[in-house]
Amino acid sequence: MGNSFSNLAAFQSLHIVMLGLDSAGKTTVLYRLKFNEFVNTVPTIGFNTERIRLSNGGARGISCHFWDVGGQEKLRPLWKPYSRCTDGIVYVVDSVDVDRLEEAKAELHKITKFAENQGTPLLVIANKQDLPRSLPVADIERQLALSELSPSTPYHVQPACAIIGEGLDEGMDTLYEMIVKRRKSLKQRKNKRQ
Ligand SMILES: Nc1nc2c(ncn2[C@@H]2O[C@H](COP(=O)(O)OP(=O)(O)OP(=O)(O)O)[C@@H](O)[C@H]2O)c(=O)[nH]1
Ligand SMILES: [Mg+2]
Repeated sequence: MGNSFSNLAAFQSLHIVMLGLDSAGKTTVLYRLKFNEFVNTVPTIGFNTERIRLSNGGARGISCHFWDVGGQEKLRPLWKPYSRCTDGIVYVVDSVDVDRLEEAKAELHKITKFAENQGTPLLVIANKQDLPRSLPVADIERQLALSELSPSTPYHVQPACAIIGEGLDEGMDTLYEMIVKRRKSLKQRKNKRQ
């Protein structure tokens, strides 16, 4: 077990918000993580919330409270209050929906700029990698201009297929590692001030 996982007892439940344009696959990710099976979804009007104990990979046993907020344009004003002071942001992108990557980029940069979200670790899920014309991760990373995010925002881009769950455990492991690292450095900074 790596060092970063030895601090688990310090965590109660992680608060994770899941955002992204409509039809990106957020709710499919949520129920895949919850039930470990494919659940047919309908567009989310409002939000879904689930407490999920991660069951695979290095973050196994970690309890997360997920908030999956609808991505339709009229619902996006909800993103700000739901993303406030979370432990991590999961941003789901449809890797085939090339025409809306610019819109996905603008919305992502907007939420990471909120003062309350400064430094919050970000997991970008490049979803629908099973589809033939899906963009590779490097292209998605470039088109979302992730290198232009604030240097205080740690991020990782994870290729995934939410329908079969591929990539989700790895993505959650990395998000968890980023959260642990951030908590450690916040604690160190606090100790130095005392
Ligand atoms: N091929 C493929 N389809 C997927 C994948 N993930 C989700 N989908 C499909 O994409 C559609 C939209 O998925 P949702 O999970 O409802 O999307 P959402 O992001 O929650 O959308 P809103 O609730 O409107 O914000 C559904 O038909 C899913 O079955 C994937 O990895 N591959
Ligand atoms: Mg949904």
